[in-house]
Amino acid sequence: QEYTALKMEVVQWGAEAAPEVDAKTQGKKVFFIAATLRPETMYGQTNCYVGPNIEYGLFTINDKDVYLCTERAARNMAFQGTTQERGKVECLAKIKGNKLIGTKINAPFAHHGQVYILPMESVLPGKGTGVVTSVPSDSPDDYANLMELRKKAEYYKIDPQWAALEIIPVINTPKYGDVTAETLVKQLKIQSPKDAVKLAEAKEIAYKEGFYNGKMLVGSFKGMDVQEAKNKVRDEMIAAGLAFPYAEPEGRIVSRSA
Ligand code: ZZB
Repeated sequence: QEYTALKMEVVQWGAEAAPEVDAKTQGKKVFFIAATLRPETMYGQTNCYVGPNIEYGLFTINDKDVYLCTERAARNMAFQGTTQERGKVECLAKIKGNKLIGTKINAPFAHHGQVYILPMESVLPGKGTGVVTSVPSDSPDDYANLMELRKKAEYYKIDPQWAALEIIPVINTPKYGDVTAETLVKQLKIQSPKDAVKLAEAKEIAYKEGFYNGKMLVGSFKGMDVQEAKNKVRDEMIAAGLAFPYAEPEGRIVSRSA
């Protein structure tokens, strides 16, 4: 599985993360690394999810940069030319996902230039980087979780403002309009992020519709078919130093339900 790894630079640590990581990363740039299969949707990021119970690490990449992801992902990256020294992984600090919530980060290419880290229970520790950037216009999981967080901000111990950024239309599909994920969640009557079976169905439909019939509504490739724009957006991000390729080794892939 070939992902695009998006570099989301920390702008301000949340109150619980700051005392644990600020001193250890002085003078360095720290990036949350989100693994995505949909680089063409990055214009519509509204937040970024971590698993509240997942353990993350801050890994030295070179003299200047530190990447935040799961240790497993950092090890993979070390063998994919991401780190200065092949195969070497140096961990500066470990931190649990729930302590990262409320951290403000840059969202490359997004209409909302800066977004917040929020919790999502369904983030899988053994897939991608364990960091999932959220595009509620086109990802049913992201949409359902964002609505849940907005409804129960107090229960999830988040500042409602962190989940308040407006949903941005990115891709039009003939069947589902300008916000495919929102339309699907409503049509399939998905009530919560726990409706796993229906969410898997919605995701499959959203992938297919977006890829085969979607047209870009925004960005450098506005008006272009998604099929064609997808790799162009990806190349643009990589050329700008805002992303890099990240591959998942065979045998460790948690496949999506077909
Ligand atoms: C942004 C995005 C926008 C995504 C979209 C999807 C969609 P898959 O499809 O199961 O192979 N993801 C990445 N890592 C994890 C993880 N550890 N746990 C849970 N979800 C994760 O997985 C690839 C997609 O699942 C990734 O692409 C990421 O969300 C999420 F509009 O990034 B995506 C219809 C889907 N649309």
